[in-house]
Amino acid sequence: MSYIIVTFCPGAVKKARGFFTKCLMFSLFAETRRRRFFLPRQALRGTMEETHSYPFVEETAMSIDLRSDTITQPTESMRRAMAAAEVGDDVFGEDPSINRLEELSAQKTGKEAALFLPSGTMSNLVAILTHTHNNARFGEVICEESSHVKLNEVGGMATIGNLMCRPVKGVRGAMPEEAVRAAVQVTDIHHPVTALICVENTHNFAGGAVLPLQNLAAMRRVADEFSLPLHMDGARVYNAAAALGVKVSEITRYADSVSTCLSKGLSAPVGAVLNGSREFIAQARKYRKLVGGGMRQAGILAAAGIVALTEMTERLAEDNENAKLLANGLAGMKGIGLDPAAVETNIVIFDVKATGMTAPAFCQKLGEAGVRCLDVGPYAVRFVTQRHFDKSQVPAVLKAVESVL
Ligand code: TLP
Repeated sequence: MSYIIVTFCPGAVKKARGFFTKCLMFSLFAETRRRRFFLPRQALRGTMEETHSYPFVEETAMSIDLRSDTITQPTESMRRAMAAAEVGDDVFGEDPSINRLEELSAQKTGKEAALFLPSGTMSNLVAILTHTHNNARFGEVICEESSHVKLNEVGGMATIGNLMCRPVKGVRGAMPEEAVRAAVQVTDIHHPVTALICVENTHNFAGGAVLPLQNLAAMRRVADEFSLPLHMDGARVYNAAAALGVKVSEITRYADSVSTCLSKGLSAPVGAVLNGSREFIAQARKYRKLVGGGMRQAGILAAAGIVALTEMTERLAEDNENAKLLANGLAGMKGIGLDPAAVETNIVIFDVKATGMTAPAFCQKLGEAGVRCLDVGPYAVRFVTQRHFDKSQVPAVLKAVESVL
């Protein structure tokens, strides 16, 4: 309105012009503020609500955050390493800190080489693109029905990779050997050709389940039988290693490539590492560039990643134990559906249907009682333990849950 008035008052008295100019400036200022502060937040809520309710809960006196291990802050040791990091241009392969991180990760996962990427999502996408680049025009990726690559990576394999996802129902995240074998397509002219098998370990939406080593061996068998590559989304594979009490390479040896996250329980601020053969990683470097993941002096981030891999993997056992303590307490509560024996790592997923609440309503109420968590299904609620959650806080969480039932 003020724009119109000002435009149409060319001959008005000086005073009035001054007044209208002020109106215009105020309205532009208000408009800018509205765009900058209000619109993005509404838009953000809109997109988030499609997957989780992410309740916007006011801070209370007690605030325990069990939404995800992605909330972990970098440690003091990471901050020091970041400040002192030697850096270079990584697109030229000249960042010494990134090179050190990649060597370290490759060595830990028992692979020849590795590649640093900004996120687990990009790491999985780059792995999928690299494995399937010869037949991406009509290729299919076998993955577990509720896997992260299928549900939570914005369909990147389809939109960017021209690939179809072929879901197979797992038992606690582990796809049965026969079902995977039956899902492989090779000859029929009607069918997309299977290009890759993808497993997730630990399996997030199966409640942090650890894939049994026998199951990984079975996946390897099927992959070899049909000459297919096998990729592991090992975002939390160090939690799996802690739960099994084995070196991580004992788990990753079954897969051709493995993506590991540094910014979850391991507490680095950013980053994932993709591990595989020298040839695979050389090709993956090209795909990382394609999707815009070629970074420059990112050794500042890799320095935190080195600390993550050298100082933070051992302590994940503590997160796994704390999740168990939560699960034991929750399992006895009226209306909560949960088998505590199934909780192996740092994720606890439980059913709240019998409480009469939906998962979003439960999360909202619990948030108001001081505990933040996520709904991961209409009646499924997820707690994730991490470094900032201490076992002394378990009773407070259980008390808060009881108070909302
Ligand atoms: N998972 C996040 C959310 O996306 C659900 C979480 O809070 O658990 N693989 C697995 C198994 C994951 O759980 C995640 C993140 C990723 C890949 C993606 O990692 P980022 O967030 O680094 O892209």
